[in-house]
Amino acid sequence: MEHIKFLLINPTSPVWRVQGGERPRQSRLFRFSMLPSLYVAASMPPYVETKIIDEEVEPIDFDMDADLIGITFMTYNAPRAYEIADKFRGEKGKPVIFGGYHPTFMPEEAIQHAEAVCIGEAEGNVPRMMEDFTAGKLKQFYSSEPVELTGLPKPDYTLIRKQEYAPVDTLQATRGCNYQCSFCSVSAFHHHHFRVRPVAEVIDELRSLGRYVLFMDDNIIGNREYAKQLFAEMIPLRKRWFSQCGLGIADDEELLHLASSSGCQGLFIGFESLSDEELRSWKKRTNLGKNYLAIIRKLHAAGIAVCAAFMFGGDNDTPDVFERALEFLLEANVETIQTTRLTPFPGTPLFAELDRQGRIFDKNWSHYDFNNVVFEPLHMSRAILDKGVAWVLREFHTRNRVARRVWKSLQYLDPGLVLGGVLPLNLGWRQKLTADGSFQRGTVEEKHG
Ligand code: B12
Ligand code: SF4
Repeated sequence: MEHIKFLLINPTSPVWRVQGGERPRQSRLFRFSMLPSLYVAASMPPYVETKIIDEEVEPIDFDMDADLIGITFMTYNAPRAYEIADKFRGEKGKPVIFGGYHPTFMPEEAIQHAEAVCIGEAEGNVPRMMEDFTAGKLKQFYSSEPVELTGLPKPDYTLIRKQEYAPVDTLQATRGCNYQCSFCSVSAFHHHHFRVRPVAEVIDELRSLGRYVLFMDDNIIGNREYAKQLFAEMIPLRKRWFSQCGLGIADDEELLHLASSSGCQGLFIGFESLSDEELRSWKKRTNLGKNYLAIIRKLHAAGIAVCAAFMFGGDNDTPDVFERALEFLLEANVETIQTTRLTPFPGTPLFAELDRQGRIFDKNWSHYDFNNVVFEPLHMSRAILDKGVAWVLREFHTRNRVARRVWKSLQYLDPGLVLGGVLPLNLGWRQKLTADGSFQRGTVEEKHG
């Protein structure tokens, strides 16, 4: 079999990109995973040599020796992905293949800029794509159902410059989620299926990784019995780990205890809204009727830091939502937040519904980064939504509040985690929000104006 040089590009916007040797002022703590590219590389047949270029870390050399160009992208990066693809195809005469969230949901748009589009996971499509490519018979679309996770190859970390990324090793134990929240790209991508890897394979991979690991799962407790078995078998490995999961972790004492004993130090949790009406409208049923404060206290008592995600701008939100959310976040003393403007990503039921109602006024995909308002909210102006979110971010990250948060967290979290993780992340956010103008946008007068 002939030898194929495959160049796999992770494109990004000018905000995040290395340009002319200049690096954006961004902490490496905000740069993690690369699992999409690493898994694509791992699914390649042995005759393919893959080189990964991450535009956040190094610029693309358009003259690099390559037989095939691959580009991985989410919606936000689609314009840049198309620009790169057009250049490789037009000026350099190189064939291009696409994969990732955006091409999966918008294959007809994507194929205008590529020879082939992978719809869904690389593992289910790449072997056929490469077979056809070598035979000179590449088709336009390759589509597969969610793949079986047994025997998933281990990502090869030597393909990326590890020192440029957050100092945690990443892996997945599970993929997807059974729930069907209307705004969620992840659930739509995985056809609302939750799949697990055999515990023994996850444990084996963990043994080869460092002490700090991040499970890049969508809901690591999606199957509680599986999660309990995994956490129990992780205890002897003495890892320190982070992941993402639903609120259900606090309902189950045994599960929470096992998570904590196996080294769980932080969880990203989608609370999304304080209003049950809003949650219902988004079909986020798992959160209905839950006492968020009590849940966060339980997690803190178990030594687990919380990154709370909230979305603003839903059809039940009025302009007072920002103050109420901030008050809650401060009272709960969550360690970090991800507060976003509701964003209808293509492929989600939310996008279909708002589009049907004619309320999506901006389809410039480079604005789909949670930092812009791209649809018409119902009970507030676009400007109020934009500034309200900036205001929450700004008020949450004032110097005094960061100091108070860190001080309080020291009462229940491991001091190493607070000083080595919570504090740098809060300071990193301050720097990032100052640099991208969010602090300025979030002044109190403007929010009410
Ligand atoms: C880690 C992560 C990040 C990291 C790093 C991303 C990276 N380059 O690795 C950081 C923190 C930088 C990040 C930032 C952002 N992210 Co992000 N991120 C994620 C997260 C949580 C995990 C990604 C991951 O590792 N997945 C695991 C891999 C194995 O799965 P995968 O990506 O689907 O890849 C498979 C297939 O898609 C396919 N495939 C992928 N690429 C290719 C390419 C080819 C050629 C082929 C053949 C196949 C193929 O094969 C892979 C293996 O099966 C996802 C959520 C998720 N569950 O995916 C959000 C997610 C991708 N992010 C999202 C967003 C919106 C953003 C931001 C715009 C938001 C923001 N302001 O923070 C920024 C933009 C950053 C940028 N620089 O461009 C959205 C995208 C929604 C959409 N439909 O576009 C997601 C889905 C989360 C969400 N809220 O819904 N993100
Ligand atoms: S629970 Fe989370 S991952 Fe699952 S569908 Fe809802 S938002 Fe998506």
